[in-house]
Amino acid sequence: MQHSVAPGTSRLALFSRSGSRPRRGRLFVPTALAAALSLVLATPAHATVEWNGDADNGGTAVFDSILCDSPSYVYQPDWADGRGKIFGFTKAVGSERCEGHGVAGHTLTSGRTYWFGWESMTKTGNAQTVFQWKSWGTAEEQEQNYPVIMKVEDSRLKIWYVAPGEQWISAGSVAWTPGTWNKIELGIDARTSTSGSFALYVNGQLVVDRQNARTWDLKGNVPRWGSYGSTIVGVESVHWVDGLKMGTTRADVD
Ligand SMILES: [Ca+2]
Repeated sequence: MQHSVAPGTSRLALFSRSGSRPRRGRLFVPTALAAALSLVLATPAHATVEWNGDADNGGTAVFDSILCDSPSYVYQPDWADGRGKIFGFTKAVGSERCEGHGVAGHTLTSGRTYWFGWESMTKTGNAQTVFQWKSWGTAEEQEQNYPVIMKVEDSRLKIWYVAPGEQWISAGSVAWTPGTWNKIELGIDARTSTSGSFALYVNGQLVVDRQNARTWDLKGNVPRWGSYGSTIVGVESVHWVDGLKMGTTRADVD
C-alpha cells in the first residue's frame, strides 16, 4: 500500500525528458509544471501504517511477548460490532499483570516520532497501568523504567512523564467511563535527551502536549498494553484493546 515514491518519480521523469529539447525561453513552462506537479505528488495519498497490531492480524503474535501472570490470560472475542476480533487482557484475581509487550517485527529507534492508535475499554474505573512506554533491560540497566505511563484510576485516564530518578510528573488526565470504548492516539518523539515530547488525544480531543521530556532510555523502549497493578490483585481487571496501529504521524493511526 506504499505509493510514496514510484508514481511521482515516473511522472517527473516524463517532464524532464520532454524538457530536454525545448527551444530557449520556453524551458520555464515544463519546469514550472513539474514543480507544481511535484508538490501535489508529494502529498501522500494513503496513510502509512507501519505496524498493524489488530487481533485480526495474527492474534497475539502481533506482540513481541505476552506477560500474563497465571491465572491471567488474553482472550480474543468477536462481539459482532464491526471490530472483528479484539484483545481482552484479563488480569485475574490473585495476579498483578496481564500485558502485551512490544511490536513484533520492528526494532524501534530513537531520533524519530512514533504514533500509536487504538481503541480501549476497561471493565472497571481502576484498571491501574493500561499503557507503558517500557524501557528494555533490568533496573540496573535503566535510567527510566517507563518514561511515559498511563493508568485508569478513579474513573480517569491519567498520563505521566516519569523522569530519571523515578520522578512521576503528571502530564494530564481525562474522565474515563468503564464499559465504553475510547479512541486513543499517542505520539512519542523518542529522544535520549530532554528534547523529546509526547502528545495524547482521547476521542479526538488533545489531552496532553508535553515538551522537554526524555523519552528514550539507555536500551530503548517499546509499548505495552494491558492491565497491571499491585493494588488490584484482589479484583479481576479487564482491558479490551482493538485496532492497534503504529505510524509516523497521527494521520497514519487515525
Ligand atoms: Ca479487530
